[in-house]
Amino acid sequence: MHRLRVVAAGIAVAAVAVLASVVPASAHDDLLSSSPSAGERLPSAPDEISLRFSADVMDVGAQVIVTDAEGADWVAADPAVVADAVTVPLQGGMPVAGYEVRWHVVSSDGHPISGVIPFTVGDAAPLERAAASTAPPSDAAPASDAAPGLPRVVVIGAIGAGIALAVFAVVLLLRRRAGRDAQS
Ligand SMILES: [Cu+2]
Repeated sequence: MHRLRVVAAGIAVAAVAVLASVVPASAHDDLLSSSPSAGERLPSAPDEISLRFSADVMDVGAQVIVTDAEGADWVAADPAVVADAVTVPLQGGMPVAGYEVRWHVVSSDGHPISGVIPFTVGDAAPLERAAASTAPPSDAAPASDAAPGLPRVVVIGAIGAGIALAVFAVVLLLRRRAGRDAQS
């Protein structure tokens, strides 16, 4: 009876450890809204792109590019991160065409998150996703922004695995001791 309870407690602790290592992965910030919004058709070229997230994203590693069908980037400067908002100014003279905002920011929990927001200026066809999505936005900047998030993810996973392993070892030890006590 006692042994069973020890094993049950061990399993419970292990389950909590596993949960603790999984929960942060689903708690990263979401894009709540954007201007322009996904699929929006603007009468004229926008001056800037703004993104609003569910929490304050990190002030490092934010990347936003605005591409046309030729792959040109219309962003005029580095993105500005203020609390939960990320904005980038755009170059003037964007012609009537389909565009794509490709954003990549580091969530407040350290995880990199990204997305694509298609929009059109004037009476143009939306940008073809198939052709554009095969090429990662590597021409904008190196993927160095993934670095701040990665070690934390690894550390959190390692801690979870470590706790689970320690609990397993303790349970094994207790079971072996209980077995020895029963024999003597
Ligand atoms: Cu996350």
